[in-house]
Amino acid sequence: MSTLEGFEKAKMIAEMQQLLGSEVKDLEEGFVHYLYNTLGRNVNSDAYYQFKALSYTVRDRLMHHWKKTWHAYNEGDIKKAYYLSMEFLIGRSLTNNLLNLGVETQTEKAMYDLGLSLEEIEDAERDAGLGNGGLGRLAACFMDSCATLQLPVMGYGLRYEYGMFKQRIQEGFQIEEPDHWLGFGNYPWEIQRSEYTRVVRFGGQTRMFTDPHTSKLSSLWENTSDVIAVPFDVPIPGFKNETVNTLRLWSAAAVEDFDLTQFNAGSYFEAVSDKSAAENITMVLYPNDTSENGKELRLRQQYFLVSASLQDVVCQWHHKYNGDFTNFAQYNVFQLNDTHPSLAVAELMRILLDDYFMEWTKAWEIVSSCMAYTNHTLLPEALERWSVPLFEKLLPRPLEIIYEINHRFLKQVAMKWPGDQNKLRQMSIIDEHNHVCMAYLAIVGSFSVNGVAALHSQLLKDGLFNDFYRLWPNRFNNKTNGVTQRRWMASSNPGLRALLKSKIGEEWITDLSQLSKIEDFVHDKEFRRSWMKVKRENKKRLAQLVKKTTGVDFPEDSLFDVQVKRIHEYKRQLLNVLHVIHLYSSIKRGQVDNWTNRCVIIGGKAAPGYAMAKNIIKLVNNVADIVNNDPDVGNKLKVAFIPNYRVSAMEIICPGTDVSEQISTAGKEASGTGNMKFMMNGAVTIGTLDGANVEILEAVGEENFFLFGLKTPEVEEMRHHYNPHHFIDSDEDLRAVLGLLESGHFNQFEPGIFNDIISSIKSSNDPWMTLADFRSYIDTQKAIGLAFQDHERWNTMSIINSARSGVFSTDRTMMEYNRDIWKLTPIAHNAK
Ligand code: 26V
Repeated sequence: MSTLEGFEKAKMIAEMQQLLGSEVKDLEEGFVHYLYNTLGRNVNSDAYYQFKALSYTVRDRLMHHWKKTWHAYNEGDIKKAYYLSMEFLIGRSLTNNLLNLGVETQTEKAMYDLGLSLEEIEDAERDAGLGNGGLGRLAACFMDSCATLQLPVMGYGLRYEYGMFKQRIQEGFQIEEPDHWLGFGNYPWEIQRSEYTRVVRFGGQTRMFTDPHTSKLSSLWENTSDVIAVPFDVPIPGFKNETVNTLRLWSAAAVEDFDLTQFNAGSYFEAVSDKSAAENITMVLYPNDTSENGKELRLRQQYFLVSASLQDVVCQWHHKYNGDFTNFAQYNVFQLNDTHPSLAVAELMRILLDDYFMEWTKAWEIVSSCMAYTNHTLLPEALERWSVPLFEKLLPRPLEIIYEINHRFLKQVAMKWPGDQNKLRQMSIIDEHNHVCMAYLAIVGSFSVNGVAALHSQLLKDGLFNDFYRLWPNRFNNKTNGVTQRRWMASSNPGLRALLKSKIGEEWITDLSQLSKIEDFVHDKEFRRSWMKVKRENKKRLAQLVKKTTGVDFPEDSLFDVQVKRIHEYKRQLLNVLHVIHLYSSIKRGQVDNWTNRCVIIGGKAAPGYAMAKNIIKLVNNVADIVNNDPDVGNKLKVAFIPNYRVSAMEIICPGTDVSEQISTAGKEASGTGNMKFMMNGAVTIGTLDGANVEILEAVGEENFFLFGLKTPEVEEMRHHYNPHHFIDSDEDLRAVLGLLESGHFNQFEPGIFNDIISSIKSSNDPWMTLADFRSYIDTQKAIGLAFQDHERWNTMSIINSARSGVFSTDRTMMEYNRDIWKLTPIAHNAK
């Protein structure tokens, strides 16, 4: 380096330090300012107020860019996409926003200078638990990727007062407690925009009348009970790119605080209860992610979301283009996150027909070319159907429109399959039990229908939606899910981030395919050692979480075997428990040759009304209790049920995991996304050929994946003659496991409590066919144990899993949605 170059470099570093220094000072000042002046607290106040003050300080750095982004999207003719979702499982925001703003180091320093720990402050933030699981978290990852890709996408959702319930474990049972997360306010991560308030109508009747403008017969929806929708905007910053997108969450309020006529007439109670009926709409997230359809309040929630959001978009359009809707579909696209917002099809028709007096065919042309539907499940019990009488009572006008959509659609069916009455019956949006089938409404009204992993999309075409596929083959496509590496690697795994930085730089943060470069170091001794060390540190962190939440000690050199997800029979936590019991019984019988010490974590919430799932939690806890307290077992096996599994827990769990359990019955898990988080962080998967596991296996190769179990066609074939006793009779280990379970060994003072579980897996009607996969699962787990003993081999598998996870970034997923469905132009605005 020449003297001049050296001088230039030194100058640059000095300038940089100064810049950093001034940012540190600004952050400190901002923090102290908000703490004193806005929150009225001292620097030494509770970490919660420190978190609020720091968040205000951070938000200041977003506001200007947020405004600029908003204007860039609304000036000129720019196509926009709207992601309509009943769930956005955001988790915490502070850490993420610091990362995307690129000020983590400065903030850490600023807090350090004030004698505070950034980590403790970050830990004081409550999760925004506005979702159940996969579908809700996916929406949040999508928002992050769209902002990073500078795509003009806006999220629309509901601002639930109570998020996903908190799970406590008492004597092994799940206890649900309300999560009143808004009790402390979501400021400063939301801004109320009362100026964009909308009115949503419910109930009443429709009446035919002759429209004086057009002399045509039209329908009037009258005597409705109205509810106000108040929007709260949440900033979604892209990664270091000055884009800040918007997530708009609606909150329900009464039209007037009291109905004064009722109040004056002395009906105080009725007046106030009307108000609370209105506000009830956004009071609580429905916590069951598969069943319990048909609840009136849920239908109200769905219509409330859809109507407020569509009015929002259409009113802005109307205003900007003086009521000319010619190009509406060219500039607006709505992505429906499952069928939950599929009323959008009927509601956009209603707005165009009734509010803007458009002709049916013209309106239908617009609607059916700007709606796109994503399916997230094949389970029949999760497919939404609403009873017509309920629909009629709550939404008489949208129902009329659905009848007309169906009438015209069935004419098309009759043209395609002349004289085929069965087809008409099978495909009708109104089914034979007088229910509105929301999936069919969504398909009929959309130009795109996609599944969320290759296998899942194929199964939709072959099975569930086969008739529709034959009618409109071009509508169907696949968009394999992903996760955002910014939250799930860069911010939750700082050790890994530092190691990657030293080897391949930081481009992977916005281009995950770059991760493949670490394969160049797979034989590099020093790199391999560092990789192991990072995993070891992360396991330490996870062991601390386990200790803190369950009291169980996890030795860090054991194999950390993890299954965290919603508790559901199809996900087969039971198969995992059977394996644990098998290990325990092997230890008790002294069969411990070549033993690998193992720590098993299971975590997840059961829907409050799902008795079997709750019982599975109880079983895990009882087994854990026996295993952990048996002196014969010692460190050979530890079992912990992590309570209250949520986004912020997963941020600690996935970096510390060795084995990722993805063991659903083949053909049942649409995609899975936890599988991707684990893989990125260097865990090895034990999995069935289901959902996105198929693509994970394809990426890493069979030598880096532990595949087991029946394939989808084998499951379907065996279903006809499934006989669990055949497996029990021919498998000594299985008999030992069931023998222990049936003997009451795990429920000595609670007789009979696991009878339902036992009879379900022994039934020839077990839809999940758990016992059919027992042998294959046990053998594969054995192979895992042996592989783990070979530290070098395991390390290689770990590195390769992470190196080949590039395709599972939601950046890739969003690029595909954009390329095939949305066709938006990225907008890089000049924030100056
Ligand atoms: C259904 C219902 C029905 C009744 C009330 C509340 C409620 C809430 C959610 C749902 C649908 C759940 C579907 C779902 O979460 N699917 C998951 O989607 C993930 C993202 O695509 C995917 O990775 C998982 O495999 C899939 O199970």
